[in-house]
Amino acid sequence: MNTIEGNLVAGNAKFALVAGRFNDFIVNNLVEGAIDTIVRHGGNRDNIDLIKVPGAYEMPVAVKKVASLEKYDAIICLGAVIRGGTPHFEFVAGECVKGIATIATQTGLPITFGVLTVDTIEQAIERAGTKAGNKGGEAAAAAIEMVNLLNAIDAA
Ligand code: INI
Repeated sequence: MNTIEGNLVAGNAKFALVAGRFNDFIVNNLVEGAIDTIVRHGGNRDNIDLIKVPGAYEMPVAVKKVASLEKYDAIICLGAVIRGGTPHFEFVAGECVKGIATIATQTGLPITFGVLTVDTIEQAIERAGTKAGNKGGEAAAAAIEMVNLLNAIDAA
């Protein structure tokens, strides 16, 4: 039996971070977590581009454009959608995840989801570098693994 899997070596892979400005006091920590993870896994800062969008709702259009350039090995989506007692939350979070998932499956490009969808600011803080880790770093690690997995499948 052969197991085909991706390692966590970033190497010369090129990454696009697509990050929302909305709730930027949270999202900036996710961006830092993603960059730190790529660099600590052997990646190069010069191979990382940061693309900023207004909010999570706009993310799919930017991700689609970035994917169409065919110059990145993976796209890492970073944002924070915080409920705050309004139905807006469902629409913003729903359209964001649906759009990104559609682009990922249509293009076959590794696109990872580091967009927090939480009820409270406290939950967001917990996931942006405090007691529940850093979801930006986790999304970056998943992107590195997926880049290497696709290469490993090709080579198998
Ligand atoms: N955008 C976010 O990224 N997070 C949120 O929590 C949020 N809330 O709560 O409204 C949010 N809204 C803005 C939205 O993404 C669009 O930028 C806006 O509607 C303009 O199209």
